[in-house]
Amino acid sequence: MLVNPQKREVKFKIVYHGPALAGKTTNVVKIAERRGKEVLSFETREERTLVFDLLTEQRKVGDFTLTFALYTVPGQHIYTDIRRTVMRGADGVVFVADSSERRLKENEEFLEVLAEDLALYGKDIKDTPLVLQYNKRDLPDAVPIEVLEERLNRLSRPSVPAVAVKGEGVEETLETIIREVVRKFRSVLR
Ligand SMILES: Nc1nc2c(ncn2[C@@H]2O[C@H](COP(=O)(O)OP(=O)(O)OP(=O)(O)O)[C@@H](O)[C@H]2O)c(=O)[nH]1
Ligand SMILES: [Mg+2]
Repeated sequence: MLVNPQKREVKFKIVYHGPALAGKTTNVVKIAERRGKEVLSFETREERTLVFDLLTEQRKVGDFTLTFALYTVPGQHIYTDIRRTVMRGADGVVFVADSSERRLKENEEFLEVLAEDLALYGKDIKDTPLVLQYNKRDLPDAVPIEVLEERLNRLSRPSVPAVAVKGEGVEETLETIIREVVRKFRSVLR
């Protein structure tokens, strides 16, 4: 979080985390498309995220301007160092899970990775604004939401089902994490 009292501006960082190919970049691309914006991306040749994707979103609260920089981490394990660098200073996290039955275990393991990435910067996942997105609801082997809630949402955080590739659930996910981040910010001010 960066506060500029003169400009009445607060900047937050929201990171889309989660296993490889879960749809993190797709989320940010859909958000950008709806706003007629471009995502700043660094990709590998196979269009996998190498460094991060970046897009900013603004909200007015009273006479304050809140800016949210949206980042995605690369989900592939070979990019652990980059993923950790992107996680530095994260004010909120969207955990994008892949609903496919075959990816269930990977989702679970990656939640551990997220907790470790936060711990690296002295943050406890329990105190971090977090929203889970159950993406790829269109897949024939999509696990029922109740199972995902039980297996992945032990912390009882807000969760949003999505078909990111069709833009479904993408805006709701963004609004939810913004709400959670702003709520935490307000509680710190008090
Ligand atoms: N069926 C289906 N495919 C999706 C959905 N969302 C994303 N995809 C596809 O999943 C693949 C991976 O999406 P990305 O957004 O690149 O995934 P990522 O999480 O950024 O992956 P990394 O950058 O490698 O960590 C792409 O082929 C997407 O089109 C969805 O809701 N349903
Ligand atoms: Mg990506």
